[in-house]
Amino acid sequence: MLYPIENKVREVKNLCGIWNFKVDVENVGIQEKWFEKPLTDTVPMAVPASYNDLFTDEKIKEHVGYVWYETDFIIPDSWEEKRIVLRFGSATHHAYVYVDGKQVVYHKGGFLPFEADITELMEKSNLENHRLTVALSNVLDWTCIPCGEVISKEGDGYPEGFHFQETYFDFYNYSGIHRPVKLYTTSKKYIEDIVIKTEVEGLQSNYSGEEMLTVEDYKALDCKELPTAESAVVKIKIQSTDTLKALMVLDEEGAVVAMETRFKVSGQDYYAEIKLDNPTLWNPGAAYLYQLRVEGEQDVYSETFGIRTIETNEKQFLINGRPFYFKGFGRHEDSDIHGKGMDEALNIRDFNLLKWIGANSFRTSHYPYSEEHMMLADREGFVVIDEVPAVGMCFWDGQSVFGGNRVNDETLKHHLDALREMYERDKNHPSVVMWSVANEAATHEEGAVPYFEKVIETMRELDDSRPITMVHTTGADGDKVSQWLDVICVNRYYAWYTDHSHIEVIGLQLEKEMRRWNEKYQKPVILSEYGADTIAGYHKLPAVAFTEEFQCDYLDEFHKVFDQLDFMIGEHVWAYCDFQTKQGLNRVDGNKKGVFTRNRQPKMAAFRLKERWK
Ligand code: GCB
Repeated sequence: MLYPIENKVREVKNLCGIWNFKVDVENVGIQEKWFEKPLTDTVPMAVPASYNDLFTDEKIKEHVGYVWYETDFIIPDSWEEKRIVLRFGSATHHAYVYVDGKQVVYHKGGFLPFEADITELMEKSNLENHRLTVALSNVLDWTCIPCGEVISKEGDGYPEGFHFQETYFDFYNYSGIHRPVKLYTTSKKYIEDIVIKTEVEGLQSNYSGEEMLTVEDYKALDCKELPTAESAVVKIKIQSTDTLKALMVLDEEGAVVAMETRFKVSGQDYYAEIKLDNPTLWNPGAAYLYQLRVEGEQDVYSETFGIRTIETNEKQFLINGRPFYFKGFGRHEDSDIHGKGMDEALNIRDFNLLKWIGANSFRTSHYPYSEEHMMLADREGFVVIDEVPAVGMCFWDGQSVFGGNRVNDETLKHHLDALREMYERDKNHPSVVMWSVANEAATHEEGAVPYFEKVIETMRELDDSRPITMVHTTGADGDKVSQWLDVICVNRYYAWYTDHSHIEVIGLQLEKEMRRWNEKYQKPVILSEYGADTIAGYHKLPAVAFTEEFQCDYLDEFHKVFDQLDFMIGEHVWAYCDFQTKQGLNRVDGNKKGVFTRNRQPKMAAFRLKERWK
């Protein structure tokens, strides 16, 4: 799915701003057809934003079910001959969208874009002002990813109608229109999709393949000249109802470095290959972005891409032929007031902090981040593990998730849809080097085997150019699905959730387990989460759990082990920042494992990591 852009053919109208908002207290709005008329008794609401933290009323914050959004828009006369599309960057989690009272799209899944072609509707309408209404539900059940359940209780001790949204993941179920809403135009015949894959020849990675990969070797590699290539082949597939005329590749200065006017055509699919001599590669920390300009008889589109290779073997993850060590974080889209609402200023602050601390990568735990975020990652040269919102598929008390009436065929269908949508959105981002198909699923259960075989096979069919991982909580001996993965990602909290505060156990337990993963699967391993809750400003000597000193000591124990294991290819600390969760006995106003506070200021561990990573 292409991002809406402006050019000489296409226009974009941003619908963000203040909308009307109403909580559907009894969840009756759809039956009562509220969409047919302007909403009554509304209050102002910001788009994009989570609505939860904008009010002082807990009933709104914790409402389970529908809320309604409404705004209006005008179609300029100059759009008369255009195709008009209404596009949502995301709406969490189920959105029914109506224009002038007619449903134009329904979308399930809170973290990926969707759109509706409203050309015909606009052509038939004689209204000047159009009403856009959205009925949005935040309910999560076992057919959804992330998974959840609405719990109702009755009888002694419970007030009538007592119910709440239960979630099996550790972040607050923020809801709302989280990402920009836009109207965009194309010509009537239009370019629908572009897939760009690159291959390089004559790669010079400045890596002999013989170095032992100790920390010192990785450091030495970082100091060598960047990898280069003699040539690249850009393989392009375009879906278009317009007849294509030419393709051009432009460099960062805007100069045309290659052009092609011949295509192989099959129906609406166009194929071409463009050769580039001496291309500048997209390297981690040294991004280089090309534009592919597609010109049709009517439509024009420019897509950004980068040229880089990715390979894995039993001990390494190679980018442009050079072993890459992941330094960075698991993160969340989360901030005060905005919740999960996209915030460009916050995004910039985040990338500046990541650069300051010496991180080179992150995982979009536990859902794909905004498109605007991904574009920044491309441009800033960050390496991204892109994760689908499959989280909450494990119980720690032994209950089965895949063996009973929880995860079911509908869950699988939705999971596969989300993989497809994530791929379609993010396929051309050079920053995305690996797909993560789930976080912490019960992969020790027999029922997880056919489920994840299908999930991983589908991801591989969608994209055979990127490695696939899945982030584990299950141990190596219990896990039953990693034979289909390329890289093993494991989350571990030794001395925190087990043997709490005894950091002296970390070394032994971690080393033993990491070796077991590598022995069993012969694949490289990333510790994709490790960390300790830490209250900013809380200090004690000797260190105790929750102090800033303890967080530093805790991380150090993990690092000693990583530095001795040559199949460990990365460390992603949990978490980048403190973030909001549901209320719980072990969550005092959220998860405090951040190396930065929720307000994006450093704890002591940030300086420790900066020293290590730089
Ligand atoms: C995990 C989860 C993450 C939690 C974290 C924690 O394993 O993947 O979502 O926030 O642990 O802090 O418990």
